[in-house]
Amino acid sequence: MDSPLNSEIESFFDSAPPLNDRAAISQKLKEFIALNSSESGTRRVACVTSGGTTVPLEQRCVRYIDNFSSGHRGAASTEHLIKMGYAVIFLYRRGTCEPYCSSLPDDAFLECFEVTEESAVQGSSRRPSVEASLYNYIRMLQMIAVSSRSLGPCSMFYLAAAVSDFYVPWKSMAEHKIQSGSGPLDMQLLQVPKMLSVLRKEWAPMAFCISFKLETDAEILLEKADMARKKYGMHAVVANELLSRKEQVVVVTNNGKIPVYRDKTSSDSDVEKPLTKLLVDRHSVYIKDSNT
Ligand code: 9Z3
Repeated sequence: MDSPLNSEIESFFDSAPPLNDRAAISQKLKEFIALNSSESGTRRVACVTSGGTTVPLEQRCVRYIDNFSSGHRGAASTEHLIKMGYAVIFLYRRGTCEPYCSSLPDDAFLECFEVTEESAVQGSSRRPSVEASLYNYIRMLQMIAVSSRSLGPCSMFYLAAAVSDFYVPWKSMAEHKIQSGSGPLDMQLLQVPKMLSVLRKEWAPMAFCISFKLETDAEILLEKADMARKKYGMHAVVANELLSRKEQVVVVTNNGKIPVYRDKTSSDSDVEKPLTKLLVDRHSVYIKDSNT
């Protein structure tokens, strides 16, 4: 029988369309996890989420609500984690920053191409914007978490994506484009179920989990981050304020709040370098403690 947590997620998905290519994604995940696990030792695998999610307002989506994220944090962090020996599953929103692309021109032209399995370059098949939807994000995260369970404490979740807090349930969503001309739009959004709790308690209970807390009001930031850490059982919450997020963050853990700064003496440094270093050190301690 489903636990209350899972059934909350099930009702969130109630009648929403399934993920495209589910079987193919699941197979690729299986292969990736197998490649990084062996009798002699499991490699550390991080799932980095990046970019903002959208919530559609119409089933045949013309309009949606978006959460801001350029994807820089996720892309840069992925590069640093790979340098530190991690295998990374990068769950990102198409069109936002990708690892190793920061020196390429910020040009939509590059979006017109994609790399095939055989490493050939081909024209991209354009996908509808609903691809970045919260529904797909949560479904993919669940698949990744469940597939990486076998990695135990060697698995890390680094949840930098900006995730919508509110959504319109699929069942009560208008099918066609909402019509204008009859006055103000009156629409009720429900709160998204607490997916972080489910991740920690059910999908990947042994994984090391880091979430991010974004605020625009610095006064409430640290308190909200600590509340999230306790409420969802995160091993660390990275607190950041929108305007200063590229210069400094604060890592909130059960034994203190650690500020992390970008190295201002070097123009090409980023805050993600010291941030990932600190989190990788914490992850090492976590793995050691789990094995004793
Ligand atoms: C973050 O706070 C990220 O650090 C940013 C990175 C999105 C600010 P950029 O992509 O920016 O480099 O432009 N991500 C998490 C935001 C979020 O939605 N957090 C939820 C919350 O604050 C909890 S999961 O409630």
